[in-house]
Amino acid sequence: MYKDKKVVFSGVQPSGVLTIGNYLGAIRSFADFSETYHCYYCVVDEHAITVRQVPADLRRRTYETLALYIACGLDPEKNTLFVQSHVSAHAELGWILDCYTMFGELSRMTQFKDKSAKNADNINAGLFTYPTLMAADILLYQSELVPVGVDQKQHLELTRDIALRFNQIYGDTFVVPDAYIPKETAKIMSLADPEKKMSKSDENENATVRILDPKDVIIRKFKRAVTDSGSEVRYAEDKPGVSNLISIYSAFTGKTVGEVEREFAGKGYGDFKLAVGEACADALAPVQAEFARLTADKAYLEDVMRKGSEAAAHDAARTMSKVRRKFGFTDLRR
Ligand code: AQP
Repeated sequence: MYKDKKVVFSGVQPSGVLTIGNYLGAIRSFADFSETYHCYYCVVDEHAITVRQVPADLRRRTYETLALYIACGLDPEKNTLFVQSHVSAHAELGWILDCYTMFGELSRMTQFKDKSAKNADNINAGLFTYPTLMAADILLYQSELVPVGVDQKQHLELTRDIALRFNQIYGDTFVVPDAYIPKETAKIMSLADPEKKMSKSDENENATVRILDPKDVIIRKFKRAVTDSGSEVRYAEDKPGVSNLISIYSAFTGKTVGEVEREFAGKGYGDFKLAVGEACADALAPVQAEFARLTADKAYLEDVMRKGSEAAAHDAARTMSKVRRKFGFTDLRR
C-alpha cells in the first residue's frame, strides 16, 4: 500500500490483563519494526467478544491495552495505534472473507477447538469465524509481516490461503502476509501447568504473570511455579517447567540458555526461581511506571485512538474500494 515502506500489522485482544506471554511473544517485538515498516497495532476488541465479556471491564481494558502498547515503547507518532471497532471496514471485510473461507478449514483451527471446550455454553458463530476476522484485520492494510506468538501460526496460514484464493479468483488484490514469530519466546507456558500456554483469560491466578503485577506478586508466582522432579537447572524436553522458566529468564536478561544453565549449575530451583522473578519484575518496572502515567491521562489516550482510527480507516478504505470493485458490488463513492 505504501510505496516507501512495507506494512506490519498485529493486534492484542483486551480480554484480560496482558501476561508476559503476550509481552514476550508479541508486544515486545512490535517496536522493532517502527522505523523500517509502516506499522498498524490494533486493540482487537471485536475478537474479544467471541467470549462473553463484562462491558465495563472490556471498555477499561481497551484503554489499558492501548496504554500498554505505548508503555512498551510504541510511539503513536511512528505507529498507527487504534481500536478495531472504531474502523468498520474490519467487520465489513470479515463478512466478505467468510464467504471465501470453507467450513472445513475453520473446523480444523485448534484455537476454536480449545476455546469451545473452555466455553462449552457459548460456542457462538463468532468464535468459529474468528480467523476470517483476523484475516480481514491483516489483509485490509496489505500487511507483509505479522508479529505473533506461535499459537497464531495456524490462523496466519489460513489468512495466506484466503488471500491466495481471493487473488486467484479476482487478480492481485491482497498482499500475502508472513508471520514473524520470535524464536525463543514463541510460546510461554503456564506456571501452573507447563504443558499449557500461558493465557490472559486463565482463571488460575498462579498460572500467569501479568505485565502489571507488582514485584512481590511476580516473585511469589515464580516461587510457586510448577517445576520438575530433580534439582538441576537444565533446558530439556523432559523438564517443561524448568525449561519454560529458563526461556523467560533468558528473554528478560538477554543471556543464552547455556549461560543460564552455567549460572545456576550446582544451585537449586529456589535460587533460580527467585532470580527469574527478580529479572522479570525489574524488566517490567519501567513499563509499569509509564503505564500508570498514561492511564491517568484518558484524554491523551482518546486522542491517540481518534487519530489512529482516522488514519487506519483512510487506509482500509483503499483496500475496501478495490475489493468492492473486484467482485461486483456497486460503489457510489467513486
Ligand atoms: N503464552 C504465550 N506465549 C507467546 N505468545 C503469546 N501470545 C499469547 N499468549 C502467548 C501472543 O500474544 C498476542 C496477543 O494475543 P491475543 O490477545 O490476540 O490472544 P491469544 O493468543 O488468545 O492470547 P491469550 O493471552 O491466550 O488470550 P485469551 O486468554 O483471551 O485467549 C498474539 O500474538 C499471541 O500469539
